[in-house]
Amino acid sequence: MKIKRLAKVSSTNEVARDEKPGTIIVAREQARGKGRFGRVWESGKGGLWMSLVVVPSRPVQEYTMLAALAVRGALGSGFSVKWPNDVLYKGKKVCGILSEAVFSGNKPEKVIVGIGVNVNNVISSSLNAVSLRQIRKKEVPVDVAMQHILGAFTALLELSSEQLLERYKEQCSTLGKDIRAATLSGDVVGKAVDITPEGELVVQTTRGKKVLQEGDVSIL
Ligand code: BT5
Repeated sequence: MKIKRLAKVSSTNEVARDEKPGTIIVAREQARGKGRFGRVWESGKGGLWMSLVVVPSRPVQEYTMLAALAVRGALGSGFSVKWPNDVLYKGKKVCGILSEAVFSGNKPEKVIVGIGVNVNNVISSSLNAVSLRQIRKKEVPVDVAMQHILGAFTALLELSSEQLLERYKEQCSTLGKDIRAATLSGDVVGKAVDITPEGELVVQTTRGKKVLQEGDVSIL
C-alpha cells in the first residue's frame, strides 16, 4: 500500500474519501478527528491517526474486526478487544476504529478503515483513555507501532469470514460478561453471549435475546 503522510488534516477518514484503494493516509494531527455518530476523537500530536483505503471485498464491519484484532496483535499481551471497535488496556481505551463505506450509487466503491491509537499524545483526563507512552513509561515510536499494525492487518486479510469471526470471538473481552449497552434505541442489560457473522452483539436479557448492531458497552 502507498502511504501518504500529512501534517495536519481535518480527519484522515475524510481525506481518504478522495483516495484510491491501496492508499494509507496518516497525519500527525487531526483538527476534527471523529468517532462513531459524529463524536469527537481527540487527536493531538504524537498519536497514530491513519486511514486505510481498501477494496470492499468484505462487509464493512469485518474491517473493523480485522483492525481491532490487528491492533491487539501488534500491541501484545495485556490489551483486549472490546465490541465493536475498541482496543483497551486495563479497561481504558487505547485505540478506536471507524470503518466507513464509500458508495458510488448503491455499489460500495471502497472502505475506509480509520484507526486511532494513543501513542505519545496527551489525552484529556476526562476520558477513560490511556496512551502507549503512559503504559510503557517511555516514548513509543509512532512509525514502529504503525508498521506492526499494518503487518498484522495484512496477515489477517488472509482469513476467511468464518475464521475472522472465530478469532474475533476468542479475543473479544466483551463476550461472557454481564453488560449494559447504551444503544441509540435505549439501554440493554444482560449477558453478552455471542457475535453474529454480521458483527452484531447478542445479549441474553431477562426478556430473551437481543441482537445489537451498535452500542457503547460497560461491564457490570
Ligand atoms: C471511535 O469512536 O472509537 C472511533 C475512533 C476512530 C479514530 C480514527 S483516527 C483516524 C481516523 N480519522 C478519524 O477522524 N477517525 C479515525 P467511538 O467508539 O464513537 O468513541 C468515541 C469516544 O471515545 C468519544 O466520545 C470519547 O468519549 C472517546 N475518545 C475521544 N478521543 C479519544 C482518544 N484519543 N482516546 C480514547 N478515547 C477517546
